[in-house]
Amino acid sequence: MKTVLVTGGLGFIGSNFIRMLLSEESSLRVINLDKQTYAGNPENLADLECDDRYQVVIGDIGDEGLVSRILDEHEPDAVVNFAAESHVDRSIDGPEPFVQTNVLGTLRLLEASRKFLAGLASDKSEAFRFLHVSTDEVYGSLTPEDPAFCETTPYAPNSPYSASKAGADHLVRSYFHTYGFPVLTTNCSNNYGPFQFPEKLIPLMILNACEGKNLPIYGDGGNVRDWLHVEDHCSGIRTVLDGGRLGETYCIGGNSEKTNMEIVDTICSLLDEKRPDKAPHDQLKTFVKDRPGHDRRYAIDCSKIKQELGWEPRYSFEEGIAQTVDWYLENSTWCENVTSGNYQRERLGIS
Ligand code: NAD
Ligand code: TDX
Repeated sequence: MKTVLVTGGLGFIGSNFIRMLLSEESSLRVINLDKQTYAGNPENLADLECDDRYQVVIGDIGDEGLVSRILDEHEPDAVVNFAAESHVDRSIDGPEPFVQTNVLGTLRLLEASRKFLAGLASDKSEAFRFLHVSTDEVYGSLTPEDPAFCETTPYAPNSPYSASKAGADHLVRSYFHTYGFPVLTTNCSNNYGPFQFPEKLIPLMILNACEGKNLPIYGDGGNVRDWLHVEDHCSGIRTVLDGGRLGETYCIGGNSEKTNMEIVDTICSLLDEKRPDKAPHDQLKTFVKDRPGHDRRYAIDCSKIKQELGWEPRYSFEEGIAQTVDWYLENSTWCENVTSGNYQRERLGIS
C-alpha cells in the first residue's frame, strides 16, 4: 500500500486532491498535515471521516520535529505540499504569516523530508517524490500583448503573497541542485470549484449575490485571470507526480482567460436563471478601490505538461462555472457554516 503525505489538505485544493486520490486508488493511504488556519475547514473532508485510509494531523509544516515524526512513522512514498497562506489581499494587510509558512515552513518541510530520505533503503528512496504546489503569480503581470507565462518566464513577483511563493519555489529548486533531492514543482493559474473559501473572487461573488449583498469589483474590472477547475488542477498534479521529470517545473492552466467583469456577469446570469425571484443580480455590482499593486493579467501556456505528460483540462469554463454555482447553491450548510464562522468552533474550543 502506498502512502502520501499531503500538507494543507483541509484547504480548498488540498481537500479536492485528497478526495480524488482516495477515490481513484483503493490501495492508497493519505496523511494530511494541516495547521487548520482560518482556511482549513474539516468539513471539506467530512465524507472521509470514517475512511481508515485517511488520517489528519493538526500541525504546522514549520514544526520540523513534528514533520520528522510523521515521516518516520508513516514512511510516505511522496510529499505533496499545498500548505500555504494563499490570499493576496491578506498578504497586503499582513505579510509576515506568508513568509513564516510559505518560505520558512516550506524550508522546514524540505529539510525534514531530506533527512528522512537519507535514512531510507535505496529502492524506496529512488521512488520518493516531493511535489511543491505553486502559482503562476510568481511570474508577475502580463500586458494584453504579452505571450502567456511558461516554465522559462523569469520570476517577477509583485505581491507579498507571490514573493513568498517565489521564495519557496527557489528553495525547492535549490534542494534538487544542491542535494539531488527529488523535487517537482507545479505553477498553476487561478482555481475555482467546490469547497473554495469565499474570500476568493468566484465563491465571494456567488454567496454575496445569493444574499443580496454588493459584488465588489476592484478597479475597472478589466484584470484578467486564466481560470482552471480545481479537479483539473488536481489531475495535473497527479500527472506530474506520476510522470514528471525530477527537478522540472510544470505550468498548469485552463486556457480560459477572462476579465473579472466577465466572471461576475457570468455568475449573475447563471443566478438569474436559477434564482429568477432575485434577478437581475448584476444590479449588485459595485466598483471599489483597486487592490494595491494589482496584477493586470495572468495567462498560462501549458504546452509542456501536454506534450510531455499528455495532460489537458477536461472542463470548459462554461461547464465548470455552472457546476460550481450549482455546488454552492446545493451545499447551503457548508456555506452557512463558513460564512457564520461555525466551521471554526471546534478549533477555537467554542461549544
Ligand atoms: P487555502 O488557503 O484554501 O488552503 C491552505 C491550507 O493550508 C489550509 O487548510 C490551511 O489550514 C493550511 N495551512 C496554512 N498554513 C499552514 C502551515 N503552516 N502548516 C500546515 N498547514 C497550513 O489554499 P488553496 O487555494 O487550497 O491553495 C493551496 C496551494 O495551491 C497553495 O500553496 C497556493 O499557493 C497554491 N495555488 C492556489 C491557487 C488558487 O487559485 N487557489 C492557484 C495556484 C496555486
Ligand atoms: O472582492 C474581490 N473583487 C475583485 O475584483 C476579490 C476577492 C477579487 N477581485 C479581483 C482581484 C483579482 O484580479 O478578482 C481577481 C481574483 O482575485 P482572487 O480570487 O483574490 O485571486 P488572485 O489574487 O488572482 O489569486 C488567486 O490565484 C492564484 C489565489 O488566491 C492564489 O492563491 C493563487 O496563487
